[in-house]
Amino acid sequence: MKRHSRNPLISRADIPRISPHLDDVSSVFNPGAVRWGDQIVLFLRVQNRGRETFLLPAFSRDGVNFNISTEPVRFLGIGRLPYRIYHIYDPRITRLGDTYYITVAIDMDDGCRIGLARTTDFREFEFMAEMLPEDARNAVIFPEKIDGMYIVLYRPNRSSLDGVSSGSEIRIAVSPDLVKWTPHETVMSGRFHYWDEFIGSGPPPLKTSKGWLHVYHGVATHFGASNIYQAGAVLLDLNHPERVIARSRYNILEPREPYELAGQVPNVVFPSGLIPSQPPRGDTLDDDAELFLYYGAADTCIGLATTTVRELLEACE
Ligand code: BMA
Repeated sequence: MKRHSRNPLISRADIPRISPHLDDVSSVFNPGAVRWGDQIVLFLRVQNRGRETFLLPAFSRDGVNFNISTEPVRFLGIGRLPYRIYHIYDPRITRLGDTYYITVAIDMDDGCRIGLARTTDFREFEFMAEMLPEDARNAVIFPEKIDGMYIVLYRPNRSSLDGVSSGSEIRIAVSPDLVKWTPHETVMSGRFHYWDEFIGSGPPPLKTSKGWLHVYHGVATHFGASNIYQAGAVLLDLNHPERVIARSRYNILEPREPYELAGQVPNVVFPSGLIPSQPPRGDTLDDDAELFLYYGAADTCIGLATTTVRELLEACE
């Protein structure tokens, strides 16, 4: 991956002052990303000095210069969930037809749940469902149905990393209607002692002629030091996305720059948005399509890194 020369692309100073809660924010990171017509939309995770979380949409024509909304996202109907909600965060966005589906992590009293919302205009957001009745995060919906079913990758939270719930399995679930989801099987596991001991999906997978190209995050743990969050790539079978074809032995992006090494949580690159830099011609990306990866850096700011489909396929092989 090549870091963009404007990195860090978005940081706290770029967030408009929005009274009363976002007058002086602490951090902006882990954005969802999607193409919407001729625009690129990011959903920014913004934290204020109360360590409260807000989501702010941001719009761009070139993927580099963003116009950040002054209207934090409200999910209509989320109040029907039967528990107290603390934070809604780490959005991932998938387009299906003319509708944009947003998966989010929802912190509640006994852990985390995955929520699903939708929009067509990026102004009104309708909460649809709690996707799975288990503690989980990092849910990403595939951009098309496979065998007549909607598909999601998600990461059950089974272990603790310095008090943060984490996990070492990416699983797949299927649904006929996006609302009722049935867990299916494990797609991949963490590699004990290597760069991706703990894992979770990054952005939604992209369709290529070789398979579904998926960027995920891996965490290496270190006794007495901070954990290292990195990004890697995996290729999944087009018709059987629970099958791994190839997986990167090395990470493709790791904390190296000062804004990735130091901040609210040091040593973190957290990939959350991956889109072609130009509007694609069809459903399947060409090997030489350029890709923009948006990632959270040290839970403090946002970075942009570029690559091509070909380079990511090579990394998997
Ligand atoms: C993970 C999630 C992410 C965060 C990362 C690094 O467990 O909570 O939101 O960016 O840790 O702190």
